[in-house]
Amino acid sequence: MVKKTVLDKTERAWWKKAVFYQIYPKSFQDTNGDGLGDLQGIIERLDYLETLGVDGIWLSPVFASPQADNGYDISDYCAIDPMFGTMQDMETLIAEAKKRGISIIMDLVLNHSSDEHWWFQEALKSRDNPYHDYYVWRDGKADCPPNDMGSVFGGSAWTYVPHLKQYYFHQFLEKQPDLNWENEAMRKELYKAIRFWVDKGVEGFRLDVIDQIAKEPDHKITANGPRLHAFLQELSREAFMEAGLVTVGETWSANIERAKLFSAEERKELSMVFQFEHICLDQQEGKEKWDILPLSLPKLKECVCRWQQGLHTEGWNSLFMNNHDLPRIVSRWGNDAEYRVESAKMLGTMLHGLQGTPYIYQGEELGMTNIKLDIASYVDPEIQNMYRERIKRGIPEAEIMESIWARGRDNARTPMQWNTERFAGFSTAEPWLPVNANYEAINAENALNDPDSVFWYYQKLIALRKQYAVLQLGDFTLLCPKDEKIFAYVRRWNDQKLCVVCNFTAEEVPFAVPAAFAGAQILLTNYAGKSWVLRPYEAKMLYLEV
Ligand code: TEU
Ligand code: CA
Repeated sequence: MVKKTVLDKTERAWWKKAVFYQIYPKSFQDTNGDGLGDLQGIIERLDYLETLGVDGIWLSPVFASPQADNGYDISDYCAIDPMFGTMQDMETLIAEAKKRGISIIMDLVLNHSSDEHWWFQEALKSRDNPYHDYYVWRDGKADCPPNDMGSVFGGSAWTYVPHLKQYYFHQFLEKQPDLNWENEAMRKELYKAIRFWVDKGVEGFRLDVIDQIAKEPDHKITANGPRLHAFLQELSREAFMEAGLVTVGETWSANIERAKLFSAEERKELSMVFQFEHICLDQQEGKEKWDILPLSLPKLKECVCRWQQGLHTEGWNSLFMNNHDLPRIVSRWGNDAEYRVESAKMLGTMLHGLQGTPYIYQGEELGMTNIKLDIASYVDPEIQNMYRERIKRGIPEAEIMESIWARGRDNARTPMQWNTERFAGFSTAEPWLPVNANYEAINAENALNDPDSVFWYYQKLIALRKQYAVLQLGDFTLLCPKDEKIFAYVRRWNDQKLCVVCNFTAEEVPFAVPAAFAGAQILLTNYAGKSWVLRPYEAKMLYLEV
């Protein structure tokens, strides 16, 4: 087994060699029998993550929260919510992870707070309360909001407070009032909270919808307002002051030009961003994510190629296909039935062969799949609000459920599948969200005992990034751009050449190996043998040093 190499964190951009693992704590491991994942559960699973070989954990929020949006509604930026454990547990997690060469990256939600945060409770007291301006208010009268802006989760983005005769702005739930970044005192409070965690040994941050902190609701601007980069440069200077901190911004509105501004090293804003152009390719143009379009592989290839070449030497890509908001990739772009294992490995190969920092979402390394529940079982407010809105619009329920089963966020939030015990070893109590019925076949224990599992394949993918500089530094050339079945590309750096070939279909597809790779070594493949008629979801990573 490849021994995990511990990255030297004193190197300025250690995270360019790193692979991160995202944990959704509520669904990862419960240890006190309340059906909810907790910090102690993560501590107990650190050896599993060390075996996988990841260098950092992105922890979805564990701060104090009423859980209206599963912790993305923070009521105290410097406290751990008791459902996850204590501050001592958090300090133990940071220390125990560090012992294994694993950094902890926390998820900061700086665009909005919970309405139960004491700042908002103060703000509600009166218009001249010093905390009132920490939020975005507009005068008005009942039933006549300032404009028709909608919340991402449905309904109006404005909520009326009668005793103040004002509306407050919330891009998400009304329990998630937007923070007013024009208020310097508010910004300083956030920077203080971030330094609190840096002092505790946190080595990076994921920044929730960070492009939305600069907004102009009167002009219906919800992101990329004129002051965004000034805010980010101040945030970076005031809070991320350590050179070694890694920061990744979630920026749904990012295009390549904006991503360069966010991630160009000399601008000292962020290390990288999560952009979502590839994620939106299989939704109907100008519609919502629920309005599905079959994925076009040439479109995906063109998009990936543009981002790889666009940020090469001018920025830095994050590499992901999954997270806590997205359906499971093996069900979306792979085949979660007959070719689940092959397609999960193929998708991992496609992604980990690229330039950038890869992020593995919990369970992706097991080939965990989507789930089909009845509407009453779903917890996500985004799903419940969409269901109510679409039923009201007269859309047939069967059509609504197909969309939820394909795109709902709870697909990613079912409990981690550890073994064949009841509730998949996630908990001894009924979990907050049902366990996928396929847990007896798909679980970590089976995977660790099977040398051909997706887990061990991912472990090899992760190890390769530290062994071959071409993965971190190489350029990108797309092969056969029009081919609708094969995704193939070449990476080159000095005398190192890599060719990644992926069959995105359940068919057998012939592939003409580039002459330059005729004598190449096969670094990794999900099939035995060296056939160049690619089998269903066959992937190969070829390597040459000349
Ligand atoms: O997500 C931002 C966001 O807009 C997505 O939730 C998106 O709406 C949906 O997932 C796909 O259409 C971030 C967090 O990742 C998410 O979990 C939070 O719910 C949201 O912000 C509010 O904090
Ligand atoms: Ca628990």
